[in-house]
Amino acid sequence: MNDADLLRQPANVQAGYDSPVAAELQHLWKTKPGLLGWLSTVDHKEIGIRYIVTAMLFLVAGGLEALVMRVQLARPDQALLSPEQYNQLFTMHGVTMIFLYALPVLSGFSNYLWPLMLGSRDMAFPRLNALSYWVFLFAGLFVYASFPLGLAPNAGWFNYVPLANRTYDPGVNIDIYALGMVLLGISTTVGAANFVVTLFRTRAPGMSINRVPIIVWGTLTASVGNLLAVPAVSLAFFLLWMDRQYGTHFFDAESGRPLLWQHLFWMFGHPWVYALVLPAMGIVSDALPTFCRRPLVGYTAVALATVTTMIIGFGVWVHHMFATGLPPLSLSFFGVASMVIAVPSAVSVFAWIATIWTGNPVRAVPFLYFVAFVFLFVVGGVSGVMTAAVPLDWQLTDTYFVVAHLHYVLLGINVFPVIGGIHYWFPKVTGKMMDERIGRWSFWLTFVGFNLGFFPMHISGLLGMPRRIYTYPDGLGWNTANMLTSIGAFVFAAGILLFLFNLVRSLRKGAPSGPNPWRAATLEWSMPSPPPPYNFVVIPTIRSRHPLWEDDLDDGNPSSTLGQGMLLDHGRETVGTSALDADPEIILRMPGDSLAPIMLAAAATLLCAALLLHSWIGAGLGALAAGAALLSWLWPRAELLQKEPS
Ligand code: HEM
Ligand SMILES: [Cu+2]
Repeated sequence: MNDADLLRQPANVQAGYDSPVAAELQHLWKTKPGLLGWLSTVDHKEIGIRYIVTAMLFLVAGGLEALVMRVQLARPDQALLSPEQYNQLFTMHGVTMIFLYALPVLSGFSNYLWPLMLGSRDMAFPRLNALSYWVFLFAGLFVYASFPLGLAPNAGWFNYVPLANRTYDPGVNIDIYALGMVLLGISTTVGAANFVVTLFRTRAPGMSINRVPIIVWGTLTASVGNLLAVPAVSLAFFLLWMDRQYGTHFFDAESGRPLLWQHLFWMFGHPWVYALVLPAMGIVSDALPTFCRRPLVGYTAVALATVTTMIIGFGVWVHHMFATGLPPLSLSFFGVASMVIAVPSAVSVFAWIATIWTGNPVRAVPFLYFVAFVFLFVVGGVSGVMTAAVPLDWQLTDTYFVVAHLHYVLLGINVFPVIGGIHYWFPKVTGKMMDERIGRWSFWLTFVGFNLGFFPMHISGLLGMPRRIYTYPDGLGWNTANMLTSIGAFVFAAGILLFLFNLVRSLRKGAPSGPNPWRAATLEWSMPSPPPPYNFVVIPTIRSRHPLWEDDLDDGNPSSTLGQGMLLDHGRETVGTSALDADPEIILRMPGDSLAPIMLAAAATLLCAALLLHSWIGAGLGALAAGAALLSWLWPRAELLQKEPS
């Protein structure tokens, strides 16, 4: 690093979290108190927590919808719900879980953790980060506003045409879904771009690409996948909206191509399901070693498996369309590709098992969740490979077997790691420990309830029970399986409830945790809990994958330096490093808090609402407001100029 690149040579100093430097940084980085501060903050930790809390609230909403469905289906011939109500419930349940819980919760983890793990002071684009949260929140509220009006989306989360065409679904339900998805696409896209640039630009010096934690690989892969996949679905929903509102003929059955919808949807949909699991697998890969008291077995293999899964994941979408009458040759291709994709997953499974096997496991609550995850992953993987076989899929498609499979995968690979991860990082976020005893109880309730509830769905599926039916007659042999499923669902829900209770209780009464209660190896555990607004008092230099274990693992030759490093205190600054080796290149000026992101998000939502209601005045106002917000966002500010005034 030379002066020309950096514009100034920062001092290399030693400083602790109670030094005068720290006090000065605190002043520079702290979000202002009060409502204005709350609305304008761009602190990645605050945004990460908001993402997680909002996503968990959507999980609860989606869970309540599911429980109502399970009451209806517990016994044959029930009349709690009308067919239309059931349609709206299962659609909103799917939409909520997939779009408003599963990805956003992982974005929350990555937002909170990345800069702390990578040795940076914030994400590369802090205001974009705030924008992506607000748009997510508003898009979720936009779709949910339809619920109390009885106008919720009702054609399933994958919203097949021609059913979703205006001819067969004339209400406003599908338009709400379509516009909400276009809106949500903005959030996903800017969030993904932010992760990619953050990874390649803002790591601590020396944190070369082969030293980043696996969750970083997972979220990077998911983000690149999203950048390539989301345009397909945004386009599809926009075209559908045009069909419905202006009589274009992209998807109608008379002169359009209904199958085109399925292609566009699943070209997006399948990579998306990997985006819902790869970062969660990263959570396990990073946290499990802490409890096994050894580094992850096969870091490189797991990182490569992560990337490979996504690459193959772009070539399997037709496995959702085996029954649509496509030519046999393409079915064979996609069938084989869908089986091949199990290989990288198996590599990771073996890596986790080997880590547990050769380690010295500490059976704390997060560890239980991670072991359960490995088990459920294998069950869901096996039913996945079964449905990848075309002839078998012809029997199983649209039955409860698929519902069983998708829940094993989504709950097993997303919900279990997420809950384990919350137990694991809770002390970092709050400075308090969660209660172990309540944690164990809630773990066993969720694990037993989940299997009791969802395993019998395989059986009802094999017995021919179709998915998406609001009731069924007696005498088909489905009664026992359905009763078990409903009981299991409630046991599972009780476990989640207990977990949430533990969360709230520990927030108030938890024992103080200190900086590193699990004796973990990664950088986020090197600062006080909760971390200060500026994250690192001086920018550390990293020389291994386990900076906090070097004393134990590297023959007592620690080479990363944590308490000493670059002093960056001329305003909000962090260091920009090279893409692969993380050599320091430039001092990045970081923006302060701003209201522009929430204003832009609100304006975009107003625009969508106006389009829904055909209010051209409203749409014009929304567009104007968006323009004004962008102008204030992009207005040149002296403190953000990359050149230091001479
Ligand atoms: C208490 C936990 C849960 C229960 C009891 C439950 C139950 C159900 C039920 C009854 C259906 C409708 C089946 C049908 O009629 O075809 C369903 C569909 C679905 N669930 Fe869940 N679920 C739960 C959690 C989750 C989670 C956590 C996710 C994702 C992360 C999820 C994703 C889905 C999806 C994508 C569908 C398909 C919706 C559609 O067909 O359009 N579920 N679930
Ligand atoms: Cu798929």
